[in-house]
Amino acid sequence: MKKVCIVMGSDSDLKVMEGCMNKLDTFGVPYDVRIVSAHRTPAAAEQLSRNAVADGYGVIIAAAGKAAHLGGVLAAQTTLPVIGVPIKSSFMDGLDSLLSIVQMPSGIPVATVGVNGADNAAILAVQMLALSEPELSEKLVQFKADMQAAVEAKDEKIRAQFAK
Ligand code: RP5
Repeated sequence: MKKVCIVMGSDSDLKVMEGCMNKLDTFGVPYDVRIVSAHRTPAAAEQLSRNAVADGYGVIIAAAGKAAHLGGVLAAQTTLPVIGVPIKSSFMDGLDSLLSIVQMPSGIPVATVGVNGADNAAILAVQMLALSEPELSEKLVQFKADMQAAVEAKDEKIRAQFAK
């Protein structure tokens, strides 16, 4: 199975991104974790991106905050899909990160999840890998069924709680 490359702009993004690793673990999807910055270590970002296919990755997840250019820089130099995770920043609650990641120029898409959407980034990555991994498709079907059952149980409970 191809691996996911999880890249963070800083170790300060780790607390949020642990949710991504945990979710990938539940699907048994292999991944590597890197700290690479579009601004502080641009040469490393270029190297990672250019070698990503040869290094066995199927998807890149790029998490960054503030002027969050990491996903776009990585996407510019690979044909792999890049999923961007805007990290909530200290001054603008992550709106700066979100717009920096999502507003890519035509030709270089970054599939952007919500602010601090580490969990959804992992699920989207699994869905991409599942296109060529039937075993992952089965796990996704079960994942959705479990989610549905959990919501139905909550519905039943709340209906009983407020029944007149
Ligand atoms: C971004 O700047 C990082 O992704 C992080 O979210 C933000 C702040 O980084 P630190 O100053 O905490 O290292 O590049």
